[in-house]
Amino acid sequence: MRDLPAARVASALLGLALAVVGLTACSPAASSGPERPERPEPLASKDVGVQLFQWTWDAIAAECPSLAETGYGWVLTSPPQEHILGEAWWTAYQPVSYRIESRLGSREQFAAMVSACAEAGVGIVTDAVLNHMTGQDEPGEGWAGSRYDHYDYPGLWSDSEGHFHHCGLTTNDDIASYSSAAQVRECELVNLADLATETVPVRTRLREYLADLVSLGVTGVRIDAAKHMSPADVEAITAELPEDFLVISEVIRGAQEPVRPEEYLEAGDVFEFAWGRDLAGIVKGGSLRLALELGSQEGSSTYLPSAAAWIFVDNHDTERGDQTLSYKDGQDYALATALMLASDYGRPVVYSGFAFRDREAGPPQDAEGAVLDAECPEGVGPEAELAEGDWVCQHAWPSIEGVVGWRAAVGPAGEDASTSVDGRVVAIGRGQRGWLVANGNREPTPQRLATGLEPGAYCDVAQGSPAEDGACVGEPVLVDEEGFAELTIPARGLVALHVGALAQG
Ligand code: ARE
Ligand code: CA
Repeated sequence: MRDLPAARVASALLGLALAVVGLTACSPAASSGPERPERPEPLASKDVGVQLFQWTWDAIAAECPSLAETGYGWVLTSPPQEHILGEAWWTAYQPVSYRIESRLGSREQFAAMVSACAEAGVGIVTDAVLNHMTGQDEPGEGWAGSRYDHYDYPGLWSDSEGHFHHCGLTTNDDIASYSSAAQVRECELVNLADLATETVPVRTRLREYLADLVSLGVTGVRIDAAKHMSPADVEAITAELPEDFLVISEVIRGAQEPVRPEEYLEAGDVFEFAWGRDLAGIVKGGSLRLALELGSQEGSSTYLPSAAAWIFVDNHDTERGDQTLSYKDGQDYALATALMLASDYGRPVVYSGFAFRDREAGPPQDAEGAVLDAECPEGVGPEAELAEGDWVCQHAWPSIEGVVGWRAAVGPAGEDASTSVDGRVVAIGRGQRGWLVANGNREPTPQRLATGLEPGAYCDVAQGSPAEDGACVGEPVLVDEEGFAELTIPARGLVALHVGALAQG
């Protein structure tokens, strides 16, 4: 299982998980006496991704072993192709060529990252910018030295060969209204030269770029700005990818917009932006039970079908806006991420970026503009003091790491899944494999609660994953003979127990 790409692992695990769930469900009937059924094994299910925004290839390679140990299955990287020069975070979204040569590292470093991560059992999903090239009105030179002009990329694209759209629908050819599907797809997104993705030469070259990424061992792509290409274009460009390759389209759900995320399901999976936006309001309000209903039939919003939806608390765009939570929300953000990881709607992507005040600010760079390798300092977490440009390392916050481990150990919700609600306290059970309780109150809440777990002492992984020798972080939680635990759930916090983290001794 370890050497499989993450995408395949995720789907294979679903089958395995169901088998295990079936097994536990059957075992009480099989043992007819008063004896207890065996405590189930943790599953080692790894569908959780982590977006390491603006992390260099070397830094990701170095992080992969610990990501694997925590329970992450794959990493989403920033776009790897040659891009315009400049310090802002968004230069990677203006491609100059498809050479894998960027301020995040060289082709060799990219390839080394992919194999180091594969060896650790972590897949690499990379961001692919296919809809457009640069938005620069003046000619320039890219990171790897390629010359370019707004509509002329020597040896690649040129206006004279009809490689670009000039939509003629708005005064400057920029998208002016998202109510027009034609504008969204054929006009320019913030002045970015829009490729004629319906034409054979453009599709062919973009397919070659994706094939190159496959040859480097990547296990999936995020299709940047998929909304700005027709579903037929996205399908055609991704059609020849390996069957188990993960394709996740970025199609931001917009109320009243004619372009719908659902249209892109033929090409693969899609990010469900509404989930994180709705979650933000729920967590701020404290009625956490609503978070468990998101995406279910009781939930009010219409979302993508669960199996094709990737959800997130925030991403690199939304953390710079006001529609979702971000690391700046501290404990609420940690709580939201835990709820996402415990959700049985969609599959989660944890976000990890750098601290910023200025929304344009790029990550820490050297004098030439190469991004410095990220490192997570000691003591990361919701209370950490952060200076501009510090790596926030949300993926390594103790409670987030712990709940990633929880999700990996309990696997997808099966027939033995349960939820219970008491005011602003909600508990999520996964049969005998795990249990998690979250507190929407602004003060610590003492409770005696049924866990569904076998009696014993469990580590509270919301305080952090157990140490390498298995020692709990913080006090273990005792589950009594009746399966109850007596605990005080921290304000806007949680307690999480699972069979993969039993207290020693
Ligand atoms: C930068 C400057 C611009 C300048 C341009 C060209 O900010 O002023 O005109 O360069 O020189 C990122 C940054 C942009 C940046 C761009 C290129 O966010 O600021 O422009 O890189 O460097 C829409 C799209 C969605 C897109 C968001 C941002 O539908 O696809 O806008 N998201 C992706 C990435 C971004 C990236 C791009 C696409 C471009 O995640 O990081 O841009 O590659 C409603 C609609 C949404 C719409 C949203 C915002 O919610 O429903 O569809 O999202 O409004 O307009
Ligand atoms: Ca387009």
